[in-house]
Amino acid sequence: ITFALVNVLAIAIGDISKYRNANLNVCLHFQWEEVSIMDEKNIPIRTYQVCNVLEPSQNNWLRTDWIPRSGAQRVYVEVKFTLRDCNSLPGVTGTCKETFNLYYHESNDDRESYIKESSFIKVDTVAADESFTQVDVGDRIMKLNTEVRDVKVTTRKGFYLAFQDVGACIALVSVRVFYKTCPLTIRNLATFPDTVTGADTSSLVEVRGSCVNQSEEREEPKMYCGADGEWLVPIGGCLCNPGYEDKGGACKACTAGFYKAKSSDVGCSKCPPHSHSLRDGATVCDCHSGYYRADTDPPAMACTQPPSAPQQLISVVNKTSVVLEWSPPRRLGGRSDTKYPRLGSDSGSGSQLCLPCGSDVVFSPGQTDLKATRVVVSELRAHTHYTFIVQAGNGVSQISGAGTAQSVSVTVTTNQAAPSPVSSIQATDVTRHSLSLSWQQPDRPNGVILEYEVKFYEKDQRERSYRIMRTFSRSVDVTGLNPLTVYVFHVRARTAAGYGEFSASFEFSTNSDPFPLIGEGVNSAFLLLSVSGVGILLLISAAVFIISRRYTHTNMHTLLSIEPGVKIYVDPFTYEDPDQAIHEFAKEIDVSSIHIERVIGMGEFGEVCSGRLRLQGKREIYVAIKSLKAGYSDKQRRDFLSEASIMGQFDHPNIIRLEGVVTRCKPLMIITEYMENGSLDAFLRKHDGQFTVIQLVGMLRGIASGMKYLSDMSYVHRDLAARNILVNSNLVCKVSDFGLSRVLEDDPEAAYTTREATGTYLSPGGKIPIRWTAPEAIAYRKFTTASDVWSYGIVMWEVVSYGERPYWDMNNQDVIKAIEEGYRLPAPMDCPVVLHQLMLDCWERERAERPTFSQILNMLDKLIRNPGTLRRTGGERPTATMLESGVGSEVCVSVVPEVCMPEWSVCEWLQSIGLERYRDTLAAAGYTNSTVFRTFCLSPRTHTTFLVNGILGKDERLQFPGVNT
Ligand code: ACK
Repeated sequence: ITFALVNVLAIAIGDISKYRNANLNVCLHFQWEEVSIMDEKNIPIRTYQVCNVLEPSQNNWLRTDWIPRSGAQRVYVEVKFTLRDCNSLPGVTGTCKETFNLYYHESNDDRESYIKESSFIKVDTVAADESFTQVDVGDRIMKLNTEVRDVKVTTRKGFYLAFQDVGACIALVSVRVFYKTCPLTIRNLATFPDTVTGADTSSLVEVRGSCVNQSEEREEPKMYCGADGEWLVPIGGCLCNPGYEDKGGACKACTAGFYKAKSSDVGCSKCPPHSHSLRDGATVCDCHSGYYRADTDPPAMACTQPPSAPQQLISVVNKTSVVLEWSPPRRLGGRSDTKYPRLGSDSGSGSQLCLPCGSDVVFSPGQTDLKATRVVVSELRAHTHYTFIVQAGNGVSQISGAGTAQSVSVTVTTNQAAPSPVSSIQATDVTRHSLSLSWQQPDRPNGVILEYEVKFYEKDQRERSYRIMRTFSRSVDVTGLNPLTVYVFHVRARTAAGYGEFSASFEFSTNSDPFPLIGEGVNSAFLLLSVSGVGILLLISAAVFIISRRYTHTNMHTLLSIEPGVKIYVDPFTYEDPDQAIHEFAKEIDVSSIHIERVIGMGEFGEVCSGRLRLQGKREIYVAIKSLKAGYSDKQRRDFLSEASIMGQFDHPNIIRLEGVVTRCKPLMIITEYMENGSLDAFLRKHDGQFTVIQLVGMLRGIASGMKYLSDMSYVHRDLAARNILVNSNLVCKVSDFGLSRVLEDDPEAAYTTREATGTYLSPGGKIPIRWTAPEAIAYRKFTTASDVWSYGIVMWEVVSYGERPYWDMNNQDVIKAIEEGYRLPAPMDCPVVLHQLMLDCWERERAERPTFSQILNMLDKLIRNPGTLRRTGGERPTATMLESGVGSEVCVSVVPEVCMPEWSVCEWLQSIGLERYRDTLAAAGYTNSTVFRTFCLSPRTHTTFLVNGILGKDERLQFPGVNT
């Protein structure tokens, strides 16, 4: 054996930062010898050696002392040794080995003296990387091997290691036993302690970190310690507290002049403008004096100031509303959240204090916290002084304690206003045909109440047909009702400023009792007397009304409550002030919204022009504009405007619609819808013979419908003639030319009637359109709806004869005479018999014998539904029964919507609306001549569902989706 043998097993000390040291003592060895040798630096070292290579079956053990585990789970054993190459040993025959075995045995006992061989568990067979063949002792050539093995030791407090030699020539130079830890570290501001690695080579130990001083957890800090003693990627971490920032893994306080508000902020920031921090560790900077920070302001925002007052407050008063507009304050204080936190009003008192506004005053869009610089204040009291105060404010106004310094005020006086609605209606004395209503004055009358208007209708009928009554008092007796029927009532009040809004609807039902229950002990005779007394009173009142209506024009309409059950119009001449009437019934139009295009004719008072009207928020429409020529007298002005006051009360598809009036500048104008085809008489003359009978009847039906509406309103036209009917582009005919006194004066057809000329007619003055006027109206000015029916018969004749002049060139006196003698206009050419018969009915001498407009309308509807009846022209006269059923008994089923045009083929229909050029397009789309087209006149803003019944073998009913006008 050529190398030195040493006796001592060295224990090496490894890398302090990574490894735990352990003592390794030899306590068991057979054949192993402890030998001292010199290492390469000539320092003596101790080794354990064995070299029984010549003898077979070697089993030499060398064991360490007990090694405490100290919490380690996997220990590493680093063995340094030299090994002799068997081939280099002379005379060695097969018994020589070049490996040794490493064993371990876990134990709680630190002084086991004898451990059985079988108690040891083998770690590995260790071979040398380097073996040597010879050793030149002088040259000290020695090949040192270092081998590391690891083993899991988890079951006992410690363990023993053992080296088994099975016949090698080996020298153990050192054995170092260690375990690994992941060293203490700080990551993401969390401290992770020195951590022993796991038991397996692949195991990770999860370690929770703890936040460093002056920091708080952002997300649980965690890291895994790998088996090799390396930390893996950190998860989560901590953030420095407000006022502190991360300086190299530690949290350091912000210095003066800096702050950090939130732990999540990156670092300390310089104080924002108008603020400062005096001490270290500031979380917020304090505002300089005179500057403020709102609660919601972020700490990074500069300190700010309240705004100055709003500027240029202007007010526009409209009746009881005021529009307030202002400009933003000159100084906004460095903020962009200027609002107008409060608008106040101070009514009447004149004091400088802002009193709370009444709860009924409405501020739109609101009274506080406005961003807009405009507010509409409505529901104010009429004729009242108000001071409006507009305050500006921003986010720091409250904190700064700034008050009215930022406000601006304006004082206005409201104008007159219509009364507020009546809030409730009570019904008493209910009978089968009547009930008594009473109500309270509106909450805000806004002036002296001149009268109340009661509107009512059968609930089932909705507002299709309603009745109106007027009264001075706060009660009214409504009579003429149907028994056991629910009626809907609305009441509105009128002051000098006009009508207020109608109240909400109140429903009352009539009952089946003939008399009201007045109280116990009232006998029926007394009731009868009372009722007849009331009746007599009513009769007297009616007489007074009729007489006074004839001789005076002062406030007569207030008595109209004695004529219940009739929708009536209000005679504008009953107003002392004609301007009041015009403003009650007609809308004043700003002349700037009218665009006059051309003159279309001459009226009695001046030119008639066509043009366009664009009202705010509405689409532009074509209009006719009648103007009052310069140099008019008061009477002319009044007469001119009376037409608008009348027209403005009507709302019907066959009555010319008033758009409004211009009275505030000259010339005065009346604006109506534009009727493209002008007057009916001229239009028919222009299109002589071009219409089918059914089209002509359609036009007549429209006129009858308009006249029925007027008669329902108790309006007598007095000048119904084709020249006073206007036709639009859809061939819809509308009644026009309204006026009262002027009727008899203006019409070029009107003539004076004289006693001399007629011998029998009275002549109280004024002109009458003789050819169109009923005999009783010519004779003694008995103008009634029945005399309008006479005129309607003449219009029928004009229409069917395409604008022929009634009685041709006979003079007026001859006409009067002929009529007196029973002569009537003959049927025009091709006139259906039924139509001529209807004309003759209208020309009954006894006015009570003439049909009503309602009957005429029914008759025409029936003819339209059965066009066959129109085929018979001339020749035989129709039978009486046929006419009776036509005029009187049948109820038209399609009252609403009203059929204002007859059925048409596709060609006729397109023609009627001036779109013939689309004939081919419609034909291509499958609309053939067998398609029935029908035009309906609907009320505005209504929803209508159409049902079509057809009889084709079985009764079919088509329902079309509803439409909204
Ligand atoms: O027959 P016209 O063309 O129709 O001539 C007269 C003229 O003005 C004098 O009254 C025409 N006219 C009147 N009102 C209207 C209107 N609303 N739309 C179209 N033309 C109108 C009338």
